[in-house]
Amino acid sequence: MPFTIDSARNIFANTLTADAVPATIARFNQLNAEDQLALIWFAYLEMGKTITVAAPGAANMQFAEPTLKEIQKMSFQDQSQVMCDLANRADTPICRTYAVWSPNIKLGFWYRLGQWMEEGTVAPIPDGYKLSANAAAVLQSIRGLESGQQITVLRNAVVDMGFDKDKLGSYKPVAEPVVPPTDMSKRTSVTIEGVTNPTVLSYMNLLNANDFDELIKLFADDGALQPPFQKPIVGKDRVLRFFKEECQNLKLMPERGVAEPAEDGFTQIKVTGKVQTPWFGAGVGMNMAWRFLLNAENKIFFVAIDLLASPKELLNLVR
Ligand code: 45D
Repeated sequence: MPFTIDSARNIFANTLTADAVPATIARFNQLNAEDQLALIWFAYLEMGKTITVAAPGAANMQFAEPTLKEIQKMSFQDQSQVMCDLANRADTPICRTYAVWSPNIKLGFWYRLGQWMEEGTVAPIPDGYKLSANAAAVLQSIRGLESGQQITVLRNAVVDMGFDKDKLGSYKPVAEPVVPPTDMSKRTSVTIEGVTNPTVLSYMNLLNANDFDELIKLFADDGALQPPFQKPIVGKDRVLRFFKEECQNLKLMPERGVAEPAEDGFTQIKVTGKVQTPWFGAGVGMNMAWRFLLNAENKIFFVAIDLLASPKELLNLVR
């Protein structure tokens, strides 16, 4: 039977992903808005003691600026209301604006609000705010996660806020401008123990160089990419849009892998290694796997990117 996107999702099915992340998010989503905001505040403060988040660039902030200015002018009470509305995914003008922002713009928005809350110029979490027992338990589980999982929980919490995009009808997504690809003379190339497949090596090198127009040529027309904890993004045009909107300045550091033939002349290749996000740079190395399914023309029919359950999973290359 030929592969479908659905069956492709099951290659290397014994890959252990960081289930703690969606589990924690599900518990987080059960909390009321005040508890959610206070919990993120406490988690963010604690993480800040060991890892440093990079300030978002100006190109990134320009889109959030008008909304931030609007919030800055409000009373503390109205500011708290805006933050609760975002957590509650309410239908308000600000929640609608927020909904169409790319993840990086959302993160930059909260980064700036967090600075203002710390300074005391935007409504802070009240001194001595006491988390509910459930919220305290969620915070305690976050403390127990490795840093790559902690930042993923925070990112997902931020991405989920605001009005539901699917209820907006048609809309224009707002993302930071696409940076030019890295100059040829400055590009690096990866080596992967056990993998010499040129498509896989080019995938890593082109993504590291922000060369999305070349990168997309590695995909089959009906190819798909499945980001961590998401459904597959299907079709070259959508995958390309995703790369340009959400994948700039990542650093992929694959370490090892295995390649084996699959049905119909396809090849399945699993690679494990580390990924750094521009937000935390070398401070956080996320333990990741790439599960590629290449067609007979060596084009990417499917690739899943997984956040791994533990560093031990970096060595799990069996089928
Ligand atoms: O609510 O091969 C306050 C793909 C309190 C592409 C706050 C990839 C109130 C293909 C503190 C103010 C992309 C899939 C909030 C590879 C409140 C591919 C603020 C993988 C919210 C490898 C909180 C890429 C703040 C990966 C400011 C895995 C929180 C990328 C900030 C992963 C949190 C990137 C930040 C991750 C989190 C980035 C900045 C996990 C950033 C996380």
